[in-house]
Amino acid sequence: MIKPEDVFRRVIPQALSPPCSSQAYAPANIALSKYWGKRDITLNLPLNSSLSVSLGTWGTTTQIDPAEADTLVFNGKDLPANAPEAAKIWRFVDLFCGDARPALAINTRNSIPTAAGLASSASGFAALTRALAQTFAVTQPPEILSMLSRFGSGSATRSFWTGFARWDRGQRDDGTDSHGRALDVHYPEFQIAIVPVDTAQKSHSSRQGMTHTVSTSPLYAVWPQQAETDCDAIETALLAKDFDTLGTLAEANALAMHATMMAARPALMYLKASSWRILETLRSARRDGLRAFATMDAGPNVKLLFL
Ligand code: 2P0
Repeated sequence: MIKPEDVFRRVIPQALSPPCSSQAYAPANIALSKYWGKRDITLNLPLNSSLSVSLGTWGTTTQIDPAEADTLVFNGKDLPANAPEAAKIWRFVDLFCGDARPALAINTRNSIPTAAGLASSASGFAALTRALAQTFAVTQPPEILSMLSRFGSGSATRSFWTGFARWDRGQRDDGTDSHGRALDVHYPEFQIAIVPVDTAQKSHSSRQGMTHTVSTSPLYAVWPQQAETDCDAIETALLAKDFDTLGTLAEANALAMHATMMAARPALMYLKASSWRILETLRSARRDGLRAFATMDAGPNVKLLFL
């Protein structure tokens, strides 16, 4: 069985350079074709490919400095090593550095307004991966860094570029072909707006939610194939800048993901009454000629897509 350590040691030298100070930024992203479900939990490999648009200047900046002892500051607050978010971050740092890891001071800050209701592990792990690469003079291309960031969070694979990116599910057992890549399209007319519904911490993590959906939802039998088909069709519509097809498919893909989640036993319901009211208003405005579509992730907030 392949372990995460094995994958890291294949692409990062065993003997790292001494650490130097570094700072890196990565944007958050919103999936237009969703990732929901893993084919391998240990290597964090997805069952289907996904495609996203970046949120530009909304993202994470991470500073790393050599230190006497490990410290982690998250949005201005010291996080003890045993806090759940901190444990995930240090586990990733340990994977990256291997056995002889020097002590590090990590300071990470999100520029995403709290009121947007987006906690972004995607931009967080992408920025951390980039900052670690700079700190230890690891000069791998973004696709390889994206592949490594997957061990922190799957959606991080899509946060290495501005604009549009696709995370290919990959075929290999070791997951080295499961990483993000930039899509060659310049589409500044494409806009995304976030309608905050509830900005409190969500009750189920995506990771638990995915596992629960895969193991209990009878609709999961159709999701991976449909999601792969949607991802290809959304990419085609995007490259052709066919906004109506792109928006129609992105909304259908998000609703299919939520239907699959809602069919889990017990049901996983991320959307709230006000999310549904926004969707109802949008559908009615569309009947009156508005060209806008919606997408929703593992939370109640609605994101609007328009030109
Ligand atoms: C996505 N989501 O494609 C989907 C849509 C949420 C709903 O990727 O377990 O935090 O760390 O790989 O990346 C959220 O999942 O999950 C997510 P892990 P992650 O954006």
